[in-house]
This record gives sequence, C-alpha cells and structure tokens, in this order.
Amino acid sequence: MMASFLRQTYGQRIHNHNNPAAKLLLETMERKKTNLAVSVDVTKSKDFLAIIDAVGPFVCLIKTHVDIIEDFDQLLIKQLQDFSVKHDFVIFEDRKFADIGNTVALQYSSGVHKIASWSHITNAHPVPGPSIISGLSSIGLPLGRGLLLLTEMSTKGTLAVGSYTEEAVRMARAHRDFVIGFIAQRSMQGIGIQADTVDGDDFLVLTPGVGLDAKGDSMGQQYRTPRQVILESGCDVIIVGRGIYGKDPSFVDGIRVQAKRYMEAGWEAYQERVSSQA
Ligand code: 5IU
Repeated sequence: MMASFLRQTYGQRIHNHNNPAAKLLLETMERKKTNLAVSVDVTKSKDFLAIIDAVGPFVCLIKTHVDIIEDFDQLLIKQLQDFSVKHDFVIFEDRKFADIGNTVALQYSSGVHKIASWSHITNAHPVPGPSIISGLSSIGLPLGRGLLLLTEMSTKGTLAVGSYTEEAVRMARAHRDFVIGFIAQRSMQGIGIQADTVDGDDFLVLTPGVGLDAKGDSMGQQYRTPRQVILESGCDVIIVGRGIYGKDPSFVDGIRVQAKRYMEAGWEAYQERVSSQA
C-alpha cells in the first residue's frame, strides 16, 4: 500500500522526517501558512536585500544564486541570516552541484561562498551517481543540512525525464538521512518503485517554473500556475522569481503585492488538496 502524503498537512508531515532542514522547512510552512519560495536572481546586494526584506513575511524559503552577485561579501551572508531570523524563513542556495564527490565537497564547504556554513538546503544534479550525495553529505550532514536532487526541470527539451528521473529517485531513497526531496515538476511518490510493493517515502518537492501571468520567457523557461503545481501535480513548494519582482527589483510595494498574491494562490491550492477526497 502506498501511503498518501499528499493529503497530510505540512504539520503532520514533520513527523515523517528526521533531517533537521526538512523539519525546519515543514515547521516554517505550517507556522507561517505559506508554501511560497522566492528565487532572488539579481546581481546587486542592494536589490537582493531589498527583495528579501519585502517578500520575507510571505515566504517559507528564500532561494539564492550567490554566484551572480557582483558585490558579494561575507557581510551579505550575515544580512541574509539576520533576515532569515527576522522573517522566519529557510535558506536554499540553488548551487546545482554536478561534479565528483571530492570536488563538490570542496565547492560546498570552501571557496568564496562557503555555502554549507549558511545555507540550510542545497541541491545537486544526480548525473554523477550516488558519489555526489556522499561527497556533499560528508560536509552537510554534520551541520544538519539537507539536499534536494534535481529529478526534473521546467525547461523546454529537458533531458531529465524517464529512466533518468526514476534512477535519481532511487538514489534519493538510498540516502534518506541527507536527501530530503527533489526539485521536480510533480510528486515523485511511487516513481522508480513497483506499485504496491513498498511504501513511498515522504520526500519534499520544490517546484520552479511558476507564474500567474506569463507562460514562459524567451530562453526556454515554462510556467505553470500554483494550482497546477500544488493541486494537480502534488508538489509542495512553489518557487517564484520574476513573477514576483518583475523587471524592477527596486519597486518594493509592487513586490509585496505580488508575493502576497502568490502566497494566497499557493495556500489555497494546498488547502484544496489536503481536504479533497481520496
Ligand atoms: N530553476 C528553474 N527551473 C528548473 C530548475 C531551476 O526555473 O527546472 I532545476 C530556477 C531558475 C531560477 C528560478 O533561479 O528557478 C526560476 O526563476 P523565474 O521564476 O524568474 O523563472
């Protein structure tokens, strides 16, 4: 029998997890009543911090790409951590590691960014095989961090489909202490296992490619609505970037309005999901 985690509340699902980062994310979602994550893809510290301060009250998680920030320094990380405490959100550096275990362990712990020291969650492409998980886990697990595997992508023509996706889910199942879930476009429950033979594990699914107004961009991005993502596809967290901060990252009033709008759409879809009949 497959346990259906899709109808459990985020609060109930805290007990399905042992990893501290997974628990923290579910606790935050339950406490703040939001499944919205904002992806802050801007190149200046000033814009980065202004967006985070504006969307902070509406999000469970902030997703970063710190390698695109031109004036990056350790003070910025301190400010990000202060906002994480002030607004009560989880930090996810979207680093998409993809190298051999030894190299990713160094990329995760060292260099300019020292990601493991401040990011609760990070992610990796499964393409190198299980050694990427052991490499990252050697650094992240002792710090209480969690890893998401990229099993699908939102882009046109993605190669992360079919048996690649299935094998990646199997890899995750073999490393439940550190792998807390997936970046994917739908629930991964039952993927890669024979139906009715094993209970599915409760993995978190965080989903980019979410927009209420646009269908995509000129570079292959494809958007679906919060309802399609949370209710119809069984994902847990909507990740929204430009849909919220648009073309003008300094217009904080507009950003707040959009963040609230996405938060409400995501939460409504979730409530409909947990209250729907099996
Ligand atoms: N992102 C995707 N699609 C994916 C994966 C990651 O869009 O399949 I994996 C990232 C890229 C960007 C954010 O940081 O999520 C989406 O930003 P927009 O909402 O602005 O398109």
